[in-house]
Amino acid sequence: PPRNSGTGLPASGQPLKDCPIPSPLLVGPVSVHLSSPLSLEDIQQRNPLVLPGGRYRPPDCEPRHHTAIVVPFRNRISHLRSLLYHLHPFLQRQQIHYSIYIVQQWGNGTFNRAKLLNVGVREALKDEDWSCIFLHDVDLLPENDHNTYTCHKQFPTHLSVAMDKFRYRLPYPQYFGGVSAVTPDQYMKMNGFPNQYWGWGGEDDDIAARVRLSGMKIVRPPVAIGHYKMIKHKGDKGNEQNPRRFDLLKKTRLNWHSDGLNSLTYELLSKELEPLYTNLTVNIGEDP
Ligand code: UDH
Repeated sequence: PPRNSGTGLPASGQPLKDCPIPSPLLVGPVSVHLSSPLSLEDIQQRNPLVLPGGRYRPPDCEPRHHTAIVVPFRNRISHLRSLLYHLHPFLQRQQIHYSIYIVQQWGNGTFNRAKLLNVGVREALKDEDWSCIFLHDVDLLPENDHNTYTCHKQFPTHLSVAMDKFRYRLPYPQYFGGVSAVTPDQYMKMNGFPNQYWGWGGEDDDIAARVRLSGMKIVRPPVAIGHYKMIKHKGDKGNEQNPRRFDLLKKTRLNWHSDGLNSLTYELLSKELEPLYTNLTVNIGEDP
């Protein structure tokens, strides 16, 4: 029975069957064209079942997975359009219940990716009991829909194992940047992510170290599945390389208990349910 669009419940009152494994809608490798991303209105028209806030539930089966996609963001609107254009249909083919959160750093201060991710996780969990949270750079487009946006029960997952930028292989064994995923439990266990990495670099390695220090390990899809295209770009103003990253990384072992989810402070300036995503604008303070 199809869902009643108003209540989200099946129109007939009969419970929906669980979504099949694997989803019959998967197509495998997809070609990702970057030339001209459509306008947000066009993307909206192509995704008529996406609800305000960028939310979606498969209409004709009960989803097995509930995934929040959290994207750290500032000043990358054309990348955002490409991401939304590719990700909405990709996730719908996976028959996942999902929502996309764009966490936008307010002001011109130095960018802080990991702190924005902390904010995104905390805010997303206020909306729903998500079973999985994806930490997703705005410029990475998955090229194979067998790369499912779901979580491993025990361990954090690193998804972007084969990016075109790194000639479709891991740049180094502990690499955890780009696209990764945690369950809320895994996130709590590692005390979230560091808040102290202002500027480019290091925070992803700190997160990888936290996984290890909290007694977990990183799991990954096969290289043939974890293919991503990265939208080419120059370094951003306000996100210059962080010269302190190596010193900070030496102290992860000492700091991870006290810096993270349990020390996170920020001011949520606005939350808008845009047609294709939830926009969170946040004041995360400045590099002290
Ligand atoms: N991000 C923004 N705005 C910024 C900076 C970063 O939205 O101003 C977000 C975005 O989601 C991005 C992520 O943070 O995908 C990671 O930042 P990044 O793309 O700069 O990092 P990456 O390592 O970039 O992917 C490497 C290329 C930088 C070029 C450096 C040339 N010297």
